[in-house]
Amino acid sequence: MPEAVAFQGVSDHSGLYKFSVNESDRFWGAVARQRLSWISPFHTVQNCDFSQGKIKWFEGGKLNVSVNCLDRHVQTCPERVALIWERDEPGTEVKITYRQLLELTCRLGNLLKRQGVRRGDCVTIYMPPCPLAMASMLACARIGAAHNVVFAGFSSEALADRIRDAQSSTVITVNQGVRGGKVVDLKRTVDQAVQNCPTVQQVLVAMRTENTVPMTDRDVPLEEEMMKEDVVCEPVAMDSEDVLFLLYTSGSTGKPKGLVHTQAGYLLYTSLTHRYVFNYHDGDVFGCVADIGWITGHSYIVYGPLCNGGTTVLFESTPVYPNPGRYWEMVERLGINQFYGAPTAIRLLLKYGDEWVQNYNRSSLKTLGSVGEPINTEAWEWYHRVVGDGRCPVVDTWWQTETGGICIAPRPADPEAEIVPGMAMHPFYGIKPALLDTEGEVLSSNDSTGALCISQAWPGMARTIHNHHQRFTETYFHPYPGFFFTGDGAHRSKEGYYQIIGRLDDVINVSGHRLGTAELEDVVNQCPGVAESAAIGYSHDIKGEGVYVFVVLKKAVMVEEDVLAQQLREMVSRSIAKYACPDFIQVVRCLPKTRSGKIMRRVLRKVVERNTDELGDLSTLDDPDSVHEVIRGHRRLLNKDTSPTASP
Ligand code: 6R9
Repeated sequence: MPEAVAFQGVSDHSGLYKFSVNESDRFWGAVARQRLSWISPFHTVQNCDFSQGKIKWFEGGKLNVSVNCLDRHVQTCPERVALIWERDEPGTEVKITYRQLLELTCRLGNLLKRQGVRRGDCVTIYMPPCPLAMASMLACARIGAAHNVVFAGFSSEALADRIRDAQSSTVITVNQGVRGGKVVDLKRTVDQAVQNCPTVQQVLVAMRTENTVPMTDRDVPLEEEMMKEDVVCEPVAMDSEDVLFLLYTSGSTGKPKGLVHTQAGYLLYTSLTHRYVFNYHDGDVFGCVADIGWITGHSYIVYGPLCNGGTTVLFESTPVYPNPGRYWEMVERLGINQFYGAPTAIRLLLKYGDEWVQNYNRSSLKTLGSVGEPINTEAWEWYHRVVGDGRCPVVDTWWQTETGGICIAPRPADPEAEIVPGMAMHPFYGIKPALLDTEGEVLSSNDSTGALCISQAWPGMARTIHNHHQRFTETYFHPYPGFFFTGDGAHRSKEGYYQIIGRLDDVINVSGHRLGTAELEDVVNQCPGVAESAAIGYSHDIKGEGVYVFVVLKKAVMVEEDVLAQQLREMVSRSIAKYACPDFIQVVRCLPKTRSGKIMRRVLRKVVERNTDELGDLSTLDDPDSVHEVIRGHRRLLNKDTSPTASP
């Protein structure tokens, strides 16, 4: 890192890491001055107080994120490819240069302004991965509006919830999406959603397919209108702490929360991690196959790579379309140097065998990355040995929507440092992890396991939950005063390496997608006939975790289990998304509860994990019979196993 020459006494990686946490102001101040283009310089590096959930970085500074991601690269290399859009149909990729992406962004920025979008407004984007989705994000940044990207797999109700919470007056979508050869009517989903969103005044509709869709007075044909706009759009000078975007994610209770990220700190942190975790160099082609609707897409398709002047791939398809060689055929065709994907896809592809990988030339690959959930050793080894031919470092990157960017990863590290399969390993610059026990004591020795916390602020962290600052402080700063609590558990090995164990709260991780048990139970409980329910995550060999729901029916309700299952799945798809659908639904007479009425999820979890010998302390259990019934019912369900999405 070039800045390091000015850091006294720093001569190697460990020295630089120590400096970054001990001299946080000097480290981040130097990096921010060096790597971002400022309209006016900041006067204070950080102003943070975990006890109030106050996080402020680079106060006094003004900048524009889209200028950092586009204009400055247009000045030095206008014809460099910024973006390769890997469309669903293999071999039809579209390359877009920095000059072209800036033009798209400016036209869109001007259109948004013409349509009345102002600085501080929030625009909801419900689009599949496509250049106009990226340009929409950047256009918001250019004119000072916040964006709220909603994953295009979410249902109309989930979309409506997020539009309402974000108070958006403008939605941007496409007529239809195309994924895995199938056409998805996204505009129709938006139409349904906005019926219940009084704030929405207009819907901008881009054309991904040639099929026309019904348009109303509210709808604006995006391409047609943006072509009328100028290719120059004056960037707004934003304060470092103005909102860049909201992104909704599931927590352990209630509705999904709109985490807020701001301008300078987020951009700096994503670009720095992109550069050093993946060892990205000028001229490399960076292939992150996440969807832009998740934080991984925001940070490592859009903001990190573009801030670094990189060439980034935007993947529209699936790992198995048209066949399980899709990723590696793409790697060969596009010459991808860094490939960043999810364990669930790796586990799926592993089952199809090595040939699908070996059919293609992967010599361009230099680094392989993994994100979203723990990667099991078998999948890690296969990724390393087969995909990477044993020559590419595999970086298992741990982070969250809340952290903005990668916090724990095997790289950067000392040259030749070992990488242990399935371990996230080392904290990034400026990240100081801590493990705490149930009493709230810091576990200072190695070879210990506890709640994963971070003990000082870093520029990429979320600033608040939109409209719910109290929920923000209660969720992240109250459980362990003085620390940011991640919600995950972790182990620190004898060598001091971090290994993530998984969530400690009621969040299920289905194929890397977060799902709150309370959120799911809310939907299940609305199903006719359902009195009460409990949702549990169980380990699934491809999805990581699957969903198992226990249901208590209202008195005198009689319904065939298959019919109930069908109804429940429909409701969950309609209210949340397909991925949230339960794999197993078990009807029980009553749920095991404590005498104070709390559902004993621990017991239910043991039952579905087939661990009934270790049910633990049952002394607080109100009705011991309920447990026996649950165990018997579970056996019956597994023997029957009519579930369409059950483990293969
Ligand atoms: C980036 C992203 C965050 C949760 C996180 C943890 C799990 C993410 C992981 C991992 C083990 C990894 N998680 N990366 N667990 N190893 N390398 O996924 O953000 O959607 O907010 O999910 O995902 O449980 O707390 P997000």
